[in-house]
Amino acid sequence: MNNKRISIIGVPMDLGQRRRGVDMGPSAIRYAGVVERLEKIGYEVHDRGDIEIGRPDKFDVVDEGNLKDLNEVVKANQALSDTITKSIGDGEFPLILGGDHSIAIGTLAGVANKSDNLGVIWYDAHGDLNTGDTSPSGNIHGMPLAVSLGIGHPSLTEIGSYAPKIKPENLVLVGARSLDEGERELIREKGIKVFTMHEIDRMGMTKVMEEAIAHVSKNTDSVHLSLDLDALDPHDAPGVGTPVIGGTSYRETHLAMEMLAERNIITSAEFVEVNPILDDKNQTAEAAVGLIGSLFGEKLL
Ligand code: 6HN
Ligand code: MN
Ligand code: MN
Ligand code: MN
Repeated sequence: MNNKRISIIGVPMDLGQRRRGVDMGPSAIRYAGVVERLEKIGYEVHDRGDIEIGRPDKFDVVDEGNLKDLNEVVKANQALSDTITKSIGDGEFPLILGGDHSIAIGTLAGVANKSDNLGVIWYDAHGDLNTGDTSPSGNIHGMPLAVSLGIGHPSLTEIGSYAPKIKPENLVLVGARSLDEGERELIREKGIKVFTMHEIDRMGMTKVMEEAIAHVSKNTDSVHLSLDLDALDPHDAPGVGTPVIGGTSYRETHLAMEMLAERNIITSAEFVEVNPILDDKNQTAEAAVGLIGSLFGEKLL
């Protein structure tokens, strides 16, 4: 990575889905040694602490338009967006630790604000392309990518006061194996590039990442990596709220991170959905830290 200064931003968000414990994700990743690991590779790390997450009270339950806990999700993402914009303004590489994936709304709002044409790699078992109309759950963590494309409830799409944050042609999905009907339609309609598990099986991770990197770096000036730990097989990452069998191995994901490091294209990153309550001895947080090490160019020899 050219930028030797990293700022860590924790987002203890659990309101984008219904399983408690994912709010402890940032702590679990810090506990697994993320700061020490990055310092050892030679980075200067500025831990900006955690974004404050509001608590919905029972007299204030707004499920407007099939969007659970909309108000608190909007507020936290606005604060996250502002913090990221500031961090990039200070010359730092923002590394965001989740928290459920609804935080990508604020991440992309903050990052895209500082870019003219942002590329995004969405490494996830899911598409996260739902809206309140298509979502089977009403959980906002299944919607951040649609929101960033400018599709969804205005209070979400207008975070940062502009929309859309990204263009469909600058986006690539890797690892998908669980898509809802509305998400499939959106992928077809927008012509979004997707490497499902089928392509990973068929082509191998090396070829998939070569093509994914070529796709997102074509016309872009910066590239964000959004890595949902549930992209990994539950055997390698058990501590996630929405596990799906048949995922990428830790090794394959590790290789993907090394290829991103070699090509030096990533300018911001987030690691989300680590839930220590569902985990096995912090295995998933440790996997996240291993992957972060590879992304930032850690070498054995
Ligand atoms: N994630 N497609 C399902 C939904 O409820 O919309 C699951 C979403 C999972 C989201 O893992 O970030
Ligand atoms: Mn409230
Ligand atoms: Mn996700
Ligand atoms: Mn997912």
